[in-house]
Amino acid sequence: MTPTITAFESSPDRGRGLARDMRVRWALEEVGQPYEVRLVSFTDMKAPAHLALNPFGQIPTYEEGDLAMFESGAIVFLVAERHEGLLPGDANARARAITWMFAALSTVEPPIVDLQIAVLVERDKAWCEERLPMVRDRIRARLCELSNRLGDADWLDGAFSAGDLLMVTVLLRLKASGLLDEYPSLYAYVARGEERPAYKRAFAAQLAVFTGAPPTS
Ligand code: GTB
Repeated sequence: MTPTITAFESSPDRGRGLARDMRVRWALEEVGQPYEVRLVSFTDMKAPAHLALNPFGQIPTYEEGDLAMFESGAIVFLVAERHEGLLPGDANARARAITWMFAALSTVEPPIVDLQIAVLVERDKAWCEERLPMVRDRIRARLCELSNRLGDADWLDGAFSAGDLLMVTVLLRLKASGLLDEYPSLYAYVARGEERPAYKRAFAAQLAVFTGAPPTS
């Protein structure tokens, strides 16, 4: 059965890969699972039909037969569990890849979201300028630790996994801030993710919503 995901009808980044449906699209592309997309407006997201799928009124959601889910990380995990290619077969390696999925979402992403809130929402507050350097330094601390662990490896733990997929999408949110440029190995890591054919197909499909260009797959 072909799953259906939801995505922004109108995204602030005009479909340039930052909204969280990108992770789900990328995972589905990596495993070769076709999918459909239902575009939702900001009004749709807060209406009862969408709230039944996601109580927080957000995208992405995932529907497949009787199953309805939300949370991009949980959806990527489901895709990775059901298909070959995103989680290793060896039990310990699989557990480590899942650890990286959680690390991306619960250790690395929060300070990055904090910066985006500071820049986009808190800009006009008197205390914002004073707070921003601390927010940036908290991100630097995480990037330094992550960069130390990655070393000169291509991926976080052996072959590319759902852990890398989520980590790359999280780090991509930093591109505009310039912070990623301070960590060349992480910059190259993100670029490796962006070079994957599945990433490119997912990116093109998200962008096509806004440009009207036909998707490449
Ligand atoms: N934890 C949830 C998950 O991972 O699925 C978070 C989902 C979430 O934050 N969804 C956002 C949303 O629906 C879209 S991705 N927001 C509407 C609302 O809360 O009312 C966040 C996002 C949106 C747009 C950009 N952008 O354009 O740059 C980047 C990130």
